[in-house]
Amino acid sequence: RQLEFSLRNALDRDEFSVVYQPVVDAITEQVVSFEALLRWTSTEHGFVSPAKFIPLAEDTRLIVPIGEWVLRTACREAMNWPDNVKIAVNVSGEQLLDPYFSETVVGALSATGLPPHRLEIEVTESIFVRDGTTAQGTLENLMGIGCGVALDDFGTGYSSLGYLRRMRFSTIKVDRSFVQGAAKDNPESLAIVRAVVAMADSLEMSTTAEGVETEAELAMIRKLGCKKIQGYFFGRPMSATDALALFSPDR
Ligand code: G
Ligand code: G
Ligand code: MN
Ligand code: NA
Repeated sequence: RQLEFSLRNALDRDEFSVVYQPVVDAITEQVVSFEALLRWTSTEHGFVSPAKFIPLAEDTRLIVPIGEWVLRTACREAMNWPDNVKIAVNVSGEQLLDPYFSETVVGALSATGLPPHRLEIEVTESIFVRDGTTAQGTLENLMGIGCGVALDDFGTGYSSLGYLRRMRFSTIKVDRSFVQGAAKDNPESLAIVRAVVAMADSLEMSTTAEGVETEAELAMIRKLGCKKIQGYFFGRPMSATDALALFSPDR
């Protein structure tokens, strides 16, 4: 298909960019990390939504080289930030199951000089469905060198609590559908967010509330005890230049 042809050339043509969305501490509101989010402006198709091209990149396995480029770009950018600020990078199952994935991560860290503890890999529950043993092995390997692993979109996938027993994630990211539901006093959403936070606390995992857009959502999420907050209320995904400017003293 036409889009696939364009995607095959996108890396060579330098059509990708990475934007960064801040994640703040729920209490201090200080930026603790950024999530790297890939963007594609195609010569032929203009701006293409990630919801459209990421699945295509996964199906064609183009996500493997593209993902390596994202890792390197994001780690390089993070070197410009204060050294207590982390970078979170989304990783698809196709990348994680690639036999060279650990080496790719180690390569990105050593090429940029980023300390492993400043990198957090974000995976979704779905990666444990296909080949849970391999996925777990690779993630444990990366945790062994000091990287964090966050469980993204928690609650929306093929939730199984089994892998929470086996693996120590650094962070559980509560999907924005629950966050926004809780702020609307939806009793089911409230109960679920409460339970996820309690579970993460006792497993010594941190929690990030995704998709916090309003003051009311912020207040509710604070009350529920989520540790970190991500969402348009504190910042949209922004260019590397704008992300860096958040740390300039004259702000
Ligand atoms: O940025 P946002 O809508 O627009 O992201 C849409 C989806 O694309 C999200 O689920 C996000 O996790 C995924 N995504 C964004 N950037 C990357 C990336 O660099 N790699 C992978 N594998 N997924 C990404
Ligand atoms: O699946 P993942 O969590 O990686 O996707 C992150 C996506 O969520 C990005 O596309 C990002 O733009 C989007 N996002 C981040 N904050 C908000 C928010 O406050 N509201 C909405 N609607 N989307 C958000
Ligand atoms: Mn994510
Ligand atoms: Na998410």
